[in-house]
Amino acid sequence: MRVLTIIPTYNEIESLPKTLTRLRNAVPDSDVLIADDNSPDGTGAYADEIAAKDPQVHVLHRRGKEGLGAAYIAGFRWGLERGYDILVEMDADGSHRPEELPRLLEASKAGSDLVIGSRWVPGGSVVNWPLRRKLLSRAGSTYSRLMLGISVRDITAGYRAFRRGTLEQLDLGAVESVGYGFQVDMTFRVARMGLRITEVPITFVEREFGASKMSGNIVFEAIANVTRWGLSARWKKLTGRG
Ligand SMILES: Nc1nc2c(ncn2[C@@H]2O[C@H](COP(=O)(O)OP(=O)(O)OP(=O)(O)O)[C@@H](O)[C@H]2O)c(=O)[nH]1
Ligand SMILES: [Mg+2]
Repeated sequence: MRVLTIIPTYNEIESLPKTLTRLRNAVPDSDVLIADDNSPDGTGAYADEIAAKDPQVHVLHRRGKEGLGAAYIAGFRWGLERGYDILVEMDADGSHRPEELPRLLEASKAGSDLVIGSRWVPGGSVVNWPLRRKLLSRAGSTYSRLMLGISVRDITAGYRAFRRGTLEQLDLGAVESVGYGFQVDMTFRVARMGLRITEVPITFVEREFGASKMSGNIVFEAIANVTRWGLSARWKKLTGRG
């Protein structure tokens, strides 16, 4: 099975070198696609340097900052066109430990349509997060789970492995592409199609370098979307439409 690990980047010059080295060591078989949104700090140029030396590393240069979801969707399309069987999502900032990828891939190869590296299943954890952020993440997942009626514990998680068939069945163009809304929307779509989702416990490590791109806006948008999707699904059920 051919594996492509997609790493979206925006100003990750301090983190990307380490993440890339660790990934190439931990899973030498996986090709890598760096989807860079024209980072002002030169991340894209760095990625080009590596790609020139390593035939398994590729770079997708995008015009400007359009959000992580848009970068992933472009990355999925790139990988599907080139025949990859498993497409992995991984952050550049070290939060998603490359050493844990083999466990995600195992579950994917065993037939899971979507594998989620989960912080909130037994065995999963978060290192270096203040209590406030842990509570926010758990509360967000719980609210989404109840609202959307699906059983995933870590619905906003960004460490994932999709089988190509899963992505082919999704209408990628229709996916909400901003912030956490992207991960929630992808999960909800996969669940509604009745596909198999497996959560594998991971240890999530807060970024060491660089700045977070998370904002109050992104959180608010995700909550608003979940509420809208949940209510709309209930309404359709009630009225027998859709
Ligand atoms: N291409 C692209 N990548 C992005 C964009 N926003 C974030 N990313 C990348 O997506 C990954 C996750 O973003 P983070 O800023 O770490 O978001 P987070 O994990 O919610 O926040 P912290 O880890 O707390 O900083 C990182 O590799 C970022 O560089 C974007 O607009 N475009
Ligand atoms: Mg991060």
